[in-house]
Amino acid sequence: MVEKTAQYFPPPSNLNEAIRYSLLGEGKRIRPLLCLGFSQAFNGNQAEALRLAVAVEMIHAYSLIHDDLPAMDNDDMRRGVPTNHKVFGEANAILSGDSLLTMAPEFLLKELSALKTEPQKIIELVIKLLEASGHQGMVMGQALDMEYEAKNLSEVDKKEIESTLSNIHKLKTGSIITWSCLAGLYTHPNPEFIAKNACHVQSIGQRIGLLFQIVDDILDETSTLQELGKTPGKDQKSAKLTYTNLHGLKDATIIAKHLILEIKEDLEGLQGTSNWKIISEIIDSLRKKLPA
Ligand code: GRG
Repeated sequence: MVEKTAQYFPPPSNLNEAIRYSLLGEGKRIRPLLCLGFSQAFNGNQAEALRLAVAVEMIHAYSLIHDDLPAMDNDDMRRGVPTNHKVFGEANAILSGDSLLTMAPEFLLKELSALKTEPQKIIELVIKLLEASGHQGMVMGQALDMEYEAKNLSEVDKKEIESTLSNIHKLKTGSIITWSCLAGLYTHPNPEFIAKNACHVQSIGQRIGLLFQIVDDILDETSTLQELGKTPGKDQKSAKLTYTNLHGLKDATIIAKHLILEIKEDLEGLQGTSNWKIISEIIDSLRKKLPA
């Protein structure tokens, strides 16, 4: 699949090199793995799952490139190497993010049509991906995050802070993670089965997204640059709206451990599934990152 993806961005060109640098770099591939894991659990179509996995990684890679830009988080390091704009310059970084964002639906429409996936299914998947990425999803989450970063939080009511934090995370991190889980379900051949299970999978996806975000907040406080691959402690220094800043490290860890139990119960409640190997490994890898 990597070769298939790479052929969409052939060398030589600075832009394509910048795209390949971030898309094919050393990420954890959590979103593609969620997609493949849910597909595996539902015994779905693996060829479709692979294409969906690639598309969501394109969206993710774009979001990281743009998030690291000076106008946003202004980061020099990502995944243990210099950020895209540090290597290729700001213009190429902006354009490579733009390319990945537009390439994801293009890739899905072309590849799923070639697989003869049912047109209604393709439309629903692409609409949901665009909703999760755009102003109803990740982009809005990022905008709210930046808006709140500029505020003096001591002047804001605690209840408002809590509900804003949960909304930001649901949109910024959760929407794409939720789509990844749902996309795995969509590889099942029966539309009625998909419709019957969509709500349940969506709520599990939201919980996994929240868990992922809380672990990310905790790691920002507990990890070194080497372990994290990016500058640690930035959230704490900027008094950013995070789970650890709001609840403290100990309570954030308790919330994360409780979420893991809830997710496991939720997974057991899903009918018609068999093999949860990939998903269990993802949850375990997140649990291992938590303080004892
Ligand atoms: C620029 C529209 C726009 C959105 C950016 C993804 C994002 C939104 C910001 C990244 C900043 C951040 C630290 C978010 C919290 C969790 C997160 C998405 C971490 C990075 O994802 P990983 O850990 O990355 O899956 P790898 O490197 O493994 O692919």
